[in-house]
Amino acid sequence: MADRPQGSAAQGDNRPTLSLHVPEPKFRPGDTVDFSHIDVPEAGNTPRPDETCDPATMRDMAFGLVRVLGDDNKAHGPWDPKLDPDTLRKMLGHMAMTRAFDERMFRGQRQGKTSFYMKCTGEEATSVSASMALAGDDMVFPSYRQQGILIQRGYPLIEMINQIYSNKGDKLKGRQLPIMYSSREHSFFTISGNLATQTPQAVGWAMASAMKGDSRIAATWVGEGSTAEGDFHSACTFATVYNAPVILNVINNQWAISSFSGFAGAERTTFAARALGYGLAGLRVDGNDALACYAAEQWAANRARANAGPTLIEFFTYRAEGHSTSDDPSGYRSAQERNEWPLGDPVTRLKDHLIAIGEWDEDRQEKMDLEAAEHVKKVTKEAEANGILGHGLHHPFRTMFEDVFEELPWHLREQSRQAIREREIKFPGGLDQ
Ligand SMILES: Cc1ncc(C[n+]2csc(CCOP(=O)(O)OP(=O)(O)O)c2C)c(N)n1
Ligand SMILES: [Mg+2]
Repeated sequence: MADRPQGSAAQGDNRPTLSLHVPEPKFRPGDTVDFSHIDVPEAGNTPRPDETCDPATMRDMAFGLVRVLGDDNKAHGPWDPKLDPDTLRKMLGHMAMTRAFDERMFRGQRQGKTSFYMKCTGEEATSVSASMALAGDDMVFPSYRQQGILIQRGYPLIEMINQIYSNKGDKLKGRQLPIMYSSREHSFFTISGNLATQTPQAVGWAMASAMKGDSRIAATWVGEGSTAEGDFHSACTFATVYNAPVILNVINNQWAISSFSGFAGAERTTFAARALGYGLAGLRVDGNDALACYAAEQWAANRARANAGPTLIEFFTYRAEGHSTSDDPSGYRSAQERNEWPLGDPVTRLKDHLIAIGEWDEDRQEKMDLEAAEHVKKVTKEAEANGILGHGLHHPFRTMFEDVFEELPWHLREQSRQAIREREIKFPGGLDQ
């Protein structure tokens, strides 16, 4: 090797040549999928440690899988949150609404009404159920796939659609990529496209809450691929050092666009096991089991509220659809994966549970799905009156220079004048300036 120090060749002659391991997903397009290597423990078999316990005593939790809903569709074991049927129906309703919303917005993108959308199909429980286990004023720092939180918190759908269409009703004035919402009133931190930045922010917010003597905790959601970012590890360090009242939710949906979870370390250990190196409490949870998701988030919230420390939760799930409307997963993964996924579908499993306990039926489900679809359709029409992509009904062009600096610096004032002049020449007396 050219960069080898002189004189070292003789010494190294008998040593074996080194090589690297480059991860490769098990299945590619056209392959027959067999997920039998995934260990799925029986529901109800995992113990529920005390919420204030020493993380060292719950090491095994990072390698197991908390599951409540069994093959018989009944709830089992110590993690059963024992929610009443009304609450379960509400949970199902939020998940059904999230799915209906995703369907409509995906179609809207295909119809050219927006430039971009991201579905969370198959992952609804990880946001809806987890969010239900928090208080409405706990601060959440989500990634771009937790629209279920806003729906659960009652954020108006029209505000979401206005943002997706970047129209004149968009409270963020078209300054964010579609789906990167923000709502102070709903304690929902502005979504950032820069992966994992929300994790140290959540920890910092939680530390500030404790420093101020407040009682609100913080929770963040981050994709498994994004845990490879340095920010995530800084977040874990600060969280453990200062015992911050925070929950770090890692959504392991197996894929990071076209990179499989192996590139973030999944071949070596679990994502929940990241907790161990930091001395954090770590839980690994069936992310398609809405009751397990609720129970785990509630456990971590109680722990944080009791000042007993932060928790890292891995939600083991599957991204059933493409990464975004800009993605075509048929180019890199087997189409069979979705149907072969051993943990099923979260909406179907919760529905089947409600039916199994005599609190629901297929007709009511059909009605719920239909009503959700109709409601989203109606609100979409209302939002469309505020404008869609390319119809010019966006915030005035000149406003893009506003709101960043209290007083616009001279160079931006100059740029703004020039840009507005160019626009007047291009569209004389035309588009809103
Ligand atoms: C710092 C940074 N690096 C790369 C990207 C490009 N990017 C956007 S989404 C994504 C995949 C993230 O995957 P994961 O964290 O698993 O979340 P998921 O999309 O599966 O929910 C990548 C690489 C980015 N937005 N920011
Ligand atoms: Mg992912």
